[in-house]
Amino acid sequence: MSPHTNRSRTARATTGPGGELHQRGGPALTTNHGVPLSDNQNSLRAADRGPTLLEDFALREKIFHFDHERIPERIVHARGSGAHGYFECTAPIPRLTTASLLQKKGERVEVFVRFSTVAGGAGSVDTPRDVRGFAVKFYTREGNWDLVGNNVPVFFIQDAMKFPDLVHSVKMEADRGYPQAASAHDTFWDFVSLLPETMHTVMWAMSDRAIPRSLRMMEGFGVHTFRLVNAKGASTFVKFHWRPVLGMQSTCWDEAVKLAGADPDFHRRDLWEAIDAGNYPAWDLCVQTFDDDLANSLPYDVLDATKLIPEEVVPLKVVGRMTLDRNPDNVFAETEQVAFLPSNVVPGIDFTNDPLLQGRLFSYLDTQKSRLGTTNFHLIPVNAPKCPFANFTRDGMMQVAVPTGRANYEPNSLAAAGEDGGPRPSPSGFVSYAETGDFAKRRVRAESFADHYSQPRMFLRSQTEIEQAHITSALVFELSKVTLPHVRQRVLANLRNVDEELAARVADGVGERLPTASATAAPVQDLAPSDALSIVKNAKHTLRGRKVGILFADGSVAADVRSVADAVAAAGATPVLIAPRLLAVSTTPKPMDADGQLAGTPSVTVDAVALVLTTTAAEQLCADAAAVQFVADAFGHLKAIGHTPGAGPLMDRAGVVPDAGVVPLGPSFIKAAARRFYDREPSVRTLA
Ligand code: HDE
Repeated sequence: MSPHTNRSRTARATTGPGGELHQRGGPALTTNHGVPLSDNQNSLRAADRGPTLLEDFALREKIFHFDHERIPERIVHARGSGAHGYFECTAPIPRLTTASLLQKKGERVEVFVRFSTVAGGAGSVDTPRDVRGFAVKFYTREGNWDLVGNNVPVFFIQDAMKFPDLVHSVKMEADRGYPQAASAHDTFWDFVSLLPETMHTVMWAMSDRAIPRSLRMMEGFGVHTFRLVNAKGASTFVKFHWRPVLGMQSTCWDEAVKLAGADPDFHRRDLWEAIDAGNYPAWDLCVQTFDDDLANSLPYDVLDATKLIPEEVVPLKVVGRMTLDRNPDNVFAETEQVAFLPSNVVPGIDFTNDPLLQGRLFSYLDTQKSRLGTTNFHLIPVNAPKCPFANFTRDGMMQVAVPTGRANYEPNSLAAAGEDGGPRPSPSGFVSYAETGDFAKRRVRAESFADHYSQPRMFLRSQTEIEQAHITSALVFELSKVTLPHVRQRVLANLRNVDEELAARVADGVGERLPTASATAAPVQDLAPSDALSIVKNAKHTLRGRKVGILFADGSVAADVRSVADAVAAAGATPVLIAPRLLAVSTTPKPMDADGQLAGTPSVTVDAVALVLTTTAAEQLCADAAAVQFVADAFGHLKAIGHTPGAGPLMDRAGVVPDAGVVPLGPSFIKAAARRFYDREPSVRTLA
């Protein structure tokens, strides 16, 4: 039973000041020490209008606890959204690993997931251009496995030594305290321009991967190369990937910017509502497995976290599916207090010598002590294993376990005297992979980590033309916010090594002169492009899990509104009824209510729009900026627009030019709504 809900105490009705607010039927309100309180409205005073008394333990305890409600936010990934769910093994790999969760088809383990942005504080908006955290805690039968990854497969730096510098440079600048949650500022670009190893992840961060439409529609990656270890102690290298069942989808940059104002909680709300409605988001867990020979044959080092292995080189194999089916009960207790540790691995999964991963093995344990205040953070329910756990660590702040008996050391022979001797190491317990090799002590960066440009080039050249234009425009946007000319120059000098045309277009977009290319530490290679790296090439044309905004107004035919809503729902999407007034819109023959009022529900919050309007209503809405913007943005953000013939005046006013995505309502709209019309973009926006 929770210590905070004493359900055995019967509630009592009380009299006195504030008596009408007294609860009847629920549990009694008590102090933290269980004393029932009769008044939660008024503090104890010396007279009706006299001073408050120090004696008021109820007031002091309440304020004391409130004063200490906040704990330090995460230094990175402070803004996050969590969910509970389960992982089910669909294709076991017992020959590769002894990990209990991958032994049997149908084996299920509970999970807790936390998605996050990296740079912003806990209260920052959900849609900045940023890498997203994708951290999963699997509560397995043999302990917790934390796969603490991101939504891009590579990282900015190669060595843990640079992490504090990277994070300092991207967060708010030290003297002025801004910008919040944005990489578009001097210090970030200064740092990355001086460290060419950042270039690959910078390209991902400038791509549409960094502005996902939904947390449910992004991929996840373990980033590092890990090891799978089998019963014979043999190791196979592995990279972990999460593939969203709903497909990948991103917003347009202009849309992401507007969403930040329209709904700062856009991703958190989207995740919550989907789970709440029973539309459980799911991802396939895939592995790329390979051996030393394959690793040695690659033109880059698999221990270098700035590199990926294209799936055309090592294909992905699906091993299971994760489904998120329960929202947290309490954001603080679960999403805020969850402590992920890359060092949490289970028998059958092990580390490699990736120098970034090695640094993380220290950092996360260390950070939990400062965030959660105690070495006993593992006893917090969201962090505690769901399998039995026992050892001889004892005491410490906030110890809530009550170990019994005399044995608090090992070995001991208390069992011989008939006492409880406590737990013992078991032969099937975790064994570190017995790696051998050249371990002479050196403070160096391996020669094999020296090529910083071939993979950014591969990433760029794997994209469609429009995605390349988005990357170019993002670079122009970011560099335009950089005020130090020498930093802009150095970024351009580095970009020339990625791709000459890219550098020229960015320089032109900013109005900068193109500098000489910077020196490279290793020759830049033309690696084969990988189609799997493009979002557009892999787009799933589906309405499932999406939202369609249906704009109607006085005079609209209620049955028409309903029929669009029904068709949208039948396609697996959520219809959102939007009108200039929330309630009692004068539709015919009977008034209808909307889900959202027009000014507060802009089209950026939905994936496609339907305009169910009479000519008179459309003409009237031409005088309402919110309505005009609703349609103009849907068009500008490359969304499908379905419409009644009467909607014409509003579409004209909004500058809609008919194309394949502008269709009459009916089946053709449902089909069109399942995709974005990237072909439209050059006609609505000048991209760099
Ligand atoms: Fe993290 N990182 N990180 N990181 N990271 C943290 O741990 C750190 C890195 C990632 O939702 C912190 O509990 C170092 C790579 C996620 O709670 C901290 C290095 C990847 C989350 C920390 C890295 C990540 C964190 C802050 C370089 C992708 C949020 C609070 C050696 C594979 C987890 C905390 C959550 C959080 C340190 C690099 C992902 C400070 C030192 C690479 C998803 O310990």
